[in-house]
Amino acid sequence: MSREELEALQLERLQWTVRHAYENVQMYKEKFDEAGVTPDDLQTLADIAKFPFTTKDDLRRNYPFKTFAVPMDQVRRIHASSGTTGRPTVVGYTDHDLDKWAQGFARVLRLAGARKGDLVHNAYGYGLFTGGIGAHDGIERAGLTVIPMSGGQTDRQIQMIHDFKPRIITVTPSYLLTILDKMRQEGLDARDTSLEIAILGAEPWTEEMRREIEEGFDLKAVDIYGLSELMGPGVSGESVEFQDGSTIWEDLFLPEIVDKDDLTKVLPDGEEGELVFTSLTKEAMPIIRYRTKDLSVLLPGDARPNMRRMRKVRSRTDDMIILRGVNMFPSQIEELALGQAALSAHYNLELTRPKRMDELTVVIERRPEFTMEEAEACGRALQHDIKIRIGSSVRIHVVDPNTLARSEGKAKRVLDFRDRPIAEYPQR
Ligand code: DLL
Repeated sequence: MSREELEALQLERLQWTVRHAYENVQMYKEKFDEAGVTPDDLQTLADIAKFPFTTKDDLRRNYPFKTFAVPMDQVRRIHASSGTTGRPTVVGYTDHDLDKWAQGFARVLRLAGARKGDLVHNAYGYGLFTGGIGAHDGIERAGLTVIPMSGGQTDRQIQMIHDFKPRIITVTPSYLLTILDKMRQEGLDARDTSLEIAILGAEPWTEEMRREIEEGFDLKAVDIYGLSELMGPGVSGESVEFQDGSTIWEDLFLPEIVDKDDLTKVLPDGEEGELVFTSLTKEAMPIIRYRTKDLSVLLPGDARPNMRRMRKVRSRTDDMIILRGVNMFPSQIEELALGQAALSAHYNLELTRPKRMDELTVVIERRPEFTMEEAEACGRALQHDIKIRIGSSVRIHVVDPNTLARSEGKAKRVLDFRDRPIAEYPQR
């Protein structure tokens, strides 16, 4: 499909979506009325900017099913986001939605280099989280063989990788690192496994982490992006040949980048801002201008020239740590830490407020092949780098291998103790 044909299809689907949302979901009717827009105001793709945003709070306020646009007997499945703060957000799918989702994930596999006869070890968590079952359906749709492992039971994961010899693994980057570590502890060489491709997502990960994983397993690692509110994994995926940002399935989703400080400004391709998506085919739960809070940039297509890519998401607007006035993201610290030979990719960022000022301590494991003395020297170099490159004074606390909690899904990097009594602070 040429770009012109694609845009014509997008417009047709967008007009349908906006009307479907307005006529069948009270929340959208109220939001559009308040903003003074109607579905008739959508004549071109750019007209989407006239419509109001949708946020996670909007979805929470309509918990659990008030955002659904079809009768319940047409909703075939429900998923929900983890909801670490407050109520989870709920999503529903019709048969047609599930079909499109499986297609989206199957295309991700294709771009990642999957081929006929491949076995795919799926270690995304099964259940309400969209990762496991979403990937599962896509793997089957692509005509490949799925090994439905889910997350956790690391010993068993290692055994199955050894015995079943999958060529592809789908998993979060932090959990793959946990698996790598465990293999090393058991004296296994991860470079000897059958794995050739890892499809990693559900959390931010840096290029340094990509190198660590690729070298550790001797494979190619590609990014996959998605979120429950849109459907789950498979909104976009990276090509194994280019490894340079994920192709967005623009026939299913309309992306926009807006200025993170002035949401009324839609930014041109190439400029960084908050990713906003509108669904184009979703029946059960159409979503209009959903604010992802993920920071990215829209780029021209590569492996699929007619579809734009998004730069790898390094951070979310709400991940930002403001330390005594200096803004920083966990991924910036990860990037600098992995530049130090004796420091590992296992780290936490602890925020405390011992007196009146906030303090940040980077708690990081040394690599087992280095001594504590060597690792502490790297810790001092890291402290210096953070001061020079980010502009903040932080403390570094190097710990022995295997002392920090391991991720079995999405890693939790920032531990915020600032509102807790000092007695509850970690003893460092
Ligand atoms: O994490 C869906 C998913 C599952 C994507 C498996 C990829 C693989 P949620 O739990 O709703 O859905 O979380 C969505 O996770 O807004 C991003 O902040 C973050 N995220 C997802 N993929 C990536 C990625 C799934 N590749 C939220 N890079 C999103 C960075 C990502 N962040």
